[in-house]
Amino acid sequence: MTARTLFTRIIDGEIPGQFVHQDEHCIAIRDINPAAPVHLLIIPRKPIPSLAQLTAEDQALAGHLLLVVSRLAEQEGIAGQGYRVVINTGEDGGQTVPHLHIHLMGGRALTGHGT
Ligand code: D5M
Repeated sequence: MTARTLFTRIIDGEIPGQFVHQDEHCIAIRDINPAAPVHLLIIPRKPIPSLAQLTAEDQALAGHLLLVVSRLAEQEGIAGQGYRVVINTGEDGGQTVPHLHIHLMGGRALTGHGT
């Protein structure tokens, strides 16, 4: 059996999270260590380890996640000024939680390419 990830435990309510969105396919929470005034994590309920393990079966889910990112940027009031969307993938990508998640950051000018 695969170990349950931190994000699965937040999804299941075992660990608290500051939820800003929940639907059938994904949740969104505020990042515990925000790199910008708005820093959300959009997380599929399905525990896909990383973008590298995404399959054709996940095509609709991947599209749904991006739509949720766009809607949440509007909801957070950062759509007009712009924002950054990041998916850290694997060791060299700086991924620390092995459960696919999308970072949505905004509310200040973000320079460079990191988070
Ligand atoms: O991003 C993993 C992100 O998860 C990182 O920005 C911190 C955040 N994090 C870690 N623990 C929590 C809890 N408990 N709540 C909310 N956010 C959390 P990665 O792309 O894997 O480096």
